[in-house]
Amino acid sequence: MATAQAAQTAAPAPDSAAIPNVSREELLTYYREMLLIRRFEEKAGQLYGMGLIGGFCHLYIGQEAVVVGLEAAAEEGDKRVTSYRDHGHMLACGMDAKGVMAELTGRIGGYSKGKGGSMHMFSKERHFYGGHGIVAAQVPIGAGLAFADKYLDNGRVTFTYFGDGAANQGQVYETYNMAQLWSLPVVFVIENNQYAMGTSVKRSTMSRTYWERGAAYGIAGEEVDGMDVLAVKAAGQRAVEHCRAGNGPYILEVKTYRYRGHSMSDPAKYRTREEVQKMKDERDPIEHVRSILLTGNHATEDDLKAIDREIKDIVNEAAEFSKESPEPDVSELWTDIVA
Ligand SMILES: Cc1ncc(C[n+]2csc(CCOP(=O)(O)OP(=O)(O)O)c2C)c(N)n1
Ligand SMILES: [Mg+2]
Repeated sequence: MATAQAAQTAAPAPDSAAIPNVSREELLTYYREMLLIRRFEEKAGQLYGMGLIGGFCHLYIGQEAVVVGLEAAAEEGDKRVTSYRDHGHMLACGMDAKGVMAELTGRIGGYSKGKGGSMHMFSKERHFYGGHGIVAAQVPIGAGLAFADKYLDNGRVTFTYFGDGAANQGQVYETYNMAQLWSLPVVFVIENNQYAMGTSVKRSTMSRTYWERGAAYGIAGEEVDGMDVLAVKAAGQRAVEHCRAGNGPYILEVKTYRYRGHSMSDPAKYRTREEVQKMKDERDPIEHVRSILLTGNHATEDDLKAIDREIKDIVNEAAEFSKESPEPDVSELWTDIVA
């Protein structure tokens, strides 16, 4: 078990010389993927403000390096399941921005034909199993997916994402017990963004080193700086290797931070503007990679501007699609239901 640096303790300046074996292509891929999530989420926030998105909408801005780093450690066929803060996970595993945005606006071109919305999207092709609104409900589901893979002996791993708030739920520990007992190939990813709605981890939680709780079940794990995509990828690779070698589950506690409110209707009275600004200024995951690219002479400002434009186009096209796609016909009320 290794312990990496916590996101909150230090703000290490990106030092390209200290980062081994990272190619220009790899860095540009992470830059592009994180930027896509950020711009997509900003656009979703705008559409929500315009009244085009109904219901709940939980943005992932600030946490991009978590899912992008872990997807870089995944192989084709690996599965993922997460909470309601899920748009980034969908984009990172290769789901189409148009289909995700159209689902947010409740249109037929969306992944659930406009009937699910932000928290209820799935993709069998991309092995994405939701999108779950009940806190921690996805944790036993993740173990179930891993059980199926173990039964089929197919070498696949399931990434099961949940928050610091969810990590205090009883079903997480029932799942840890069974997952270790049956040696299931599941990576439990605790996205510790310091808050569960308006409640900070300090106000809600004893023993705040969440990953260490796995020790009670003999589950290995570690903490990782979730604002550093390279550190997340490296930890993800250790986790995945552990699972694929038949050693059972692994816990990754990824220290991260959300910039926006819990959802679009968050009064944000539980933390100071200064706290949020400090994270943006000192620990932004996209700026981190941007800085490595520039200081390492891997890319010029112009190269990055071209990528910015490319991403903006993808997101604008998704927004257009999400406005033009029709609402589902009334007859859709009777499809995709279990009777
Ligand atoms: C069982 C259950 N209890 C309460 C809620 C209300 N609720 C929605 S999100 C949330 C906070 C969860 O925080 P965390 O797990 O840290 O995830 P984050 O929102 O920070 O990503 C709560 C209490 C719920 N959806 N389900
Ligand atoms: Mg949280």
